[in-house]
Amino acid sequence: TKRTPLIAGNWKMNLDHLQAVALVQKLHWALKDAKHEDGSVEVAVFPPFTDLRSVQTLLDADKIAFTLGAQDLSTHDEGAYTGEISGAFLKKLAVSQVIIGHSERREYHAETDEVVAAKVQAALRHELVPVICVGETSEDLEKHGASAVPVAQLEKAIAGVPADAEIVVAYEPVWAIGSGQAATPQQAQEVCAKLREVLADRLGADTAARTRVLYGGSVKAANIASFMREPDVDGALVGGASIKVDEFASIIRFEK
Ligand code: G2H
Repeated sequence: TKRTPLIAGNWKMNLDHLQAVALVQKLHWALKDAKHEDGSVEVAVFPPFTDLRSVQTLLDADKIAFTLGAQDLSTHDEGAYTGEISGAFLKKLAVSQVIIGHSERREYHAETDEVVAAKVQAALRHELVPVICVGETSEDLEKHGASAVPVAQLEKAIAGVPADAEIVVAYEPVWAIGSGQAATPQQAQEVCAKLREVLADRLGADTAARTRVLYGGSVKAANIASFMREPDVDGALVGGASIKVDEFASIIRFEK
């Protein structure tokens, strides 16, 4: 099965709405004639909630072929949940993907595997593609090896997900996030392959074959190709490098 590579930019809590719009505009210019134009690579941007509308307006007005994503969503659909953002709101803003269970949410906002699973269900209720993040800390790595924790996290996150659902999985070793120390392509491949086995086991071989599994953690222009050469790495979730126009454009233009 051919899987369209996905290069996803997680802006985290950066850029105000003017900077957000400027970044998308400049990226669009920098990518004229790039391969996302012919659909051979999917580019997604994940701005903060407050920038979603301005970015969506620009994508629409200039017919820019980026996918719009959000960085989180509520487990609830509506109601007395002060400060929360529901999948329904995101859907109305033409958002199509949503990051769930990023390690920064797990660590700083006490998101458990149960919360992550509930958010995956919330995303699917609103026809949003969940980008499910899993990954081990350096402590986990020492104690259990690389794949045990991400495998367990994924199993819990996809419990109750129907086999025909579209999901994306992002393997992000916590020790590689924002540290400048990326995993090696071999490490990424090994865990991504294990995660695909989980998908096959729980959701069936067809789903496993069509679902994109991304690597994330200090991805940059200089290392993207080495990850993309691995058979089970279908793209990247990029943080720091995604808010630099030239760097992110070079990542999107990777050549294997
Ligand atoms: C991991 C990644 C993006 P960075 O968090 O999700 O960030 O590329 O800055 O390591």
